[in-house]
Amino acid sequence: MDRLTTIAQKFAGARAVTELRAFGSGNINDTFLVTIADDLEPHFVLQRINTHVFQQPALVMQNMRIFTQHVCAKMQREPEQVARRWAVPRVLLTVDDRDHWVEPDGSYWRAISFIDGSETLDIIQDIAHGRAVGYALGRFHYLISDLDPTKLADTLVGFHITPQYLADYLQVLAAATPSDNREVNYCLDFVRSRQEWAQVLEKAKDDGKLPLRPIHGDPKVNNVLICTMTQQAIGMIDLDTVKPGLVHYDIGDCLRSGCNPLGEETPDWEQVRFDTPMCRAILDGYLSQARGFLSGDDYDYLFDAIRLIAFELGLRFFTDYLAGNVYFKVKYPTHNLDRALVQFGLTASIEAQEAEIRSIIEDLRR
Ligand code: GN1
Ligand code: MG
Repeated sequence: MDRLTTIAQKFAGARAVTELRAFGSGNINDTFLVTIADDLEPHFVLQRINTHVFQQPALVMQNMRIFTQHVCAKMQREPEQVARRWAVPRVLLTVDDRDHWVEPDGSYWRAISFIDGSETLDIIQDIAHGRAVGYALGRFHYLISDLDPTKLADTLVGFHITPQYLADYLQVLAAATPSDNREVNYCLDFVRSRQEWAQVLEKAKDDGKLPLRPIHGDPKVNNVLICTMTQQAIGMIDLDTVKPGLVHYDIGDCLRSGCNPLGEETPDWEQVRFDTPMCRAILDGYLSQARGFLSGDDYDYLFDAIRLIAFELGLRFFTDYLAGNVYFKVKYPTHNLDRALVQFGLTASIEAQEAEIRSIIEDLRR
């Protein structure tokens, strides 16, 4: 038996592992879809947690448990919602009842249930898909809107704290070898001219305008489960970054991902545009679930959130390129530079359409 199958078998118990293949397109963890001899539940998802990024994986598992208990209890108290399917992935245990398995080399493995009849798509398909993605994030936030964020551990210190990413960037830049590449220079100028504004959400948080809430942390398009029969959103996966934060990080992340029809891996960075009709559809789907818990201040910072999280992801990719690709997985040496250019192109398009995006937000908040 090969090593991966042996690890999968720890979670499969007596049921034989019959197939195992790489799954999804994550930039951090390694993910596999496992097939086992079980008629009722023939698949599960096996993941190796990147412990360079998540240095305390036990806390990631603890957050997942707190999150799942809260959401399942809340869904049980709301029978009228049960009519529309919403699935929460379960953490699977090893034969000796542990929620993870550590290999002799220290690698950290865990398994979660696979939601049957669902799929995820890397790129937004159409307006209906956009509305479904927005609905999913709204439903997700609604279900945890009454979970005390202090119950969740901070599993990734500095995550989505833009001023911290800027400080890291300046440090990496100071140590980097100067280059005269046109695209690198574009990125350097792009960041330089936005440094002051990049404090916007953290400042609003410090000023008491935006509260800490439990968030998903990574609500991009391919983390929304779509039912293969109805095309409706039926859940959200990738719960590693569920932790205290601003809902603005999530809303910004969902829109930077959903309103970029070319996708974040496109080689055509100069063609990247922020799609405003899609922005309306996603926000409309989101607000169908989220209206009840958003304040006036929350709405006031939505535009900045959309602009900031696109910029921030560009900054994170660019920093990682300059640092020699130590955080995000890459397929070639300039992969993170190309990804940064896509996010900066998207940010520029958001800035160019500021008036229109603000008017969509004003329309929908009424
Ligand atoms: C990373 O690994 P993945 O693809 O789920 C990253 C997100 C980025 C995303 C960009 C913990 O997520 O913040 O938005 O790449 N996750 C972490 O695709 O840094
Ligand atoms: Mg993720």
